[in-house]
Amino acid sequence: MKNFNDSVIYQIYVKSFMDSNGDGLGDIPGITSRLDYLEKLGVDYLWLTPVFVSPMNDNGYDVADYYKVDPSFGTLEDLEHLISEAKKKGMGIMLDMVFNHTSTHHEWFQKALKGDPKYKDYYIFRKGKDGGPPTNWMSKFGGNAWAYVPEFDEYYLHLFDRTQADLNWENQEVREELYRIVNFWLEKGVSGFRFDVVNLISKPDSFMDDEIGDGRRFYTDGPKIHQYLKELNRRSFGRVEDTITVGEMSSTTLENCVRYSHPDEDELSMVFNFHHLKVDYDEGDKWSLMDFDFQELKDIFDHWQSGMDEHGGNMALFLSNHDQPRALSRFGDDENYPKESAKMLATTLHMLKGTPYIYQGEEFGMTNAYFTSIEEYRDVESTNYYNILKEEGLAEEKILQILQAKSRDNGRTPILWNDDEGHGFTSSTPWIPFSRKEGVSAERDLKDESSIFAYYQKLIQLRKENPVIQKGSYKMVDKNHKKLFSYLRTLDKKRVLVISNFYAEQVYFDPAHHGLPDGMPENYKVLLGNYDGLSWDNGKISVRPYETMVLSIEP
Ligand code: TEU
Repeated sequence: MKNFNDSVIYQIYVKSFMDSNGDGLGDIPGITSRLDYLEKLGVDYLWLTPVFVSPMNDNGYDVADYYKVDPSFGTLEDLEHLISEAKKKGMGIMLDMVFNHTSTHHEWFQKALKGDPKYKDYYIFRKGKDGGPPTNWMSKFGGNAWAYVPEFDEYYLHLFDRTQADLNWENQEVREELYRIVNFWLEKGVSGFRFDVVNLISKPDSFMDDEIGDGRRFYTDGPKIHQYLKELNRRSFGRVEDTITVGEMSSTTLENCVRYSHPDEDELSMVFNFHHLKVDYDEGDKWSLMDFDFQELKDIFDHWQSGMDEHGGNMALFLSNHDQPRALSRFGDDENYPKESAKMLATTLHMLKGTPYIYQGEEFGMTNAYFTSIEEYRDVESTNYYNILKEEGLAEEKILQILQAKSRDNGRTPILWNDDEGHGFTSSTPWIPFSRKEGVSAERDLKDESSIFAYYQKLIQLRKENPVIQKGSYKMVDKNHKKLFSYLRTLDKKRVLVISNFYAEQVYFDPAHHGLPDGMPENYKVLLGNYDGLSWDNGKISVRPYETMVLSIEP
């Protein structure tokens, strides 16, 4: 299996990318109309969030028909056209497969509800206990994870919204259905897939209360997970050489991720994990306000980079996606150093070992939404938690502050293509308001040689031109530095040193003390940076606010 470490992937949240028909919703022809832009950026694959028929309670992560494109996004022909136009420009399309659950609107679930035993066994129905649900497991979107069906006096499991019923992967027929779906899309010419929360598909044999948690320890990286992934690979995408796959792994472990993504295991090409995106959760609570813990962020990256490097796993590198606040607002300074910190974050990520993902809009500095009223939010998780926090007695103002920092809608505002009224995204009213941050647009960046966009182009080029960035080993330098995140990548005699300042204060990098015992060799070369040249001070590098640099060190 190929490792795709020479590729860069661009994530498109379809609903917010580009509206071609003036209904306020992004769509597939909209994506096709922006392929020149994506080609210019230089990315290799476009991952589209789900475009299948859906009631859209979770914006398409609740699929009602895996074989059909949702009319709000376009038609099958539109998708086929996108696939072939992208291919002409050297880009492959990746589809998002939501196989842990289906929408309750799916025909299978509807038949199950009518009592058809065949389809009831496609899902996980259980009797309740002591007048309540079968277990105390919690849904990821709040509340108990079981929904009651009075006709059967039974409950079905939903790890997410109650309209997202978990599939029973124990049932061979279910698995066959899913292979058919993947094969159908492979035949349409897609290049790969992202598999949504795929490490949650294997549930335990018996269901019991979780005395110490929300139930996740029973089904995360569950008992048959590796068996299921191997079978999925063998029966579907593994049959087409060089199909790229990425699994979204919720609360996973390094050990499991090595297996999921090791080329010899024949499971997936690479994995997302989220440990580094919980460093601003107060004692594990997402719905709290806390500055991110920089040391923890470094430690987590170090743990995963070294571990995956050592054991041959493959990491999907990312700092944001459609479920996360914008990285620039979260880990950078979108007010005082937007350009510097956006470039710094991108450099830190893109020079690591793995396959980098760019989340739409980050390549020209899109920020959080900065919504000020609950009416502006659309996300089911955000609105659920708004109500939960209200019930807990939190003040409105406080809740809105938390949502401003944490809501998934922060990453879901429409792309700001230009400064016009509809921002080049739509000719009508967008389904969700635009981010309130002024002065950011793709058009501005395209005109400016020193823009964030231009910098991303260079980062992508650097990866393509330098085997050391693709394959080199990884080693963190000066793990305990309070402000700098620095590491070395090494391949044979080639070395690349990356130094990033995560703060607005100027600090020093002392080569002799920070991993280069012989000091900085004379023939180092600056491959890329967000300031002009380096600033030396008595044999040390003076690292300016949010400065980042990629140095090539020859032997
Ligand atoms: O997300 C999985 C998931 O558990 C989280 O990213 C979750 O949204 C977050 O932790 C909430 O705080 C995937 C999709 O990316 C997401 O959009 C879907 O809502 C979810 O699965 C269900 O399909």
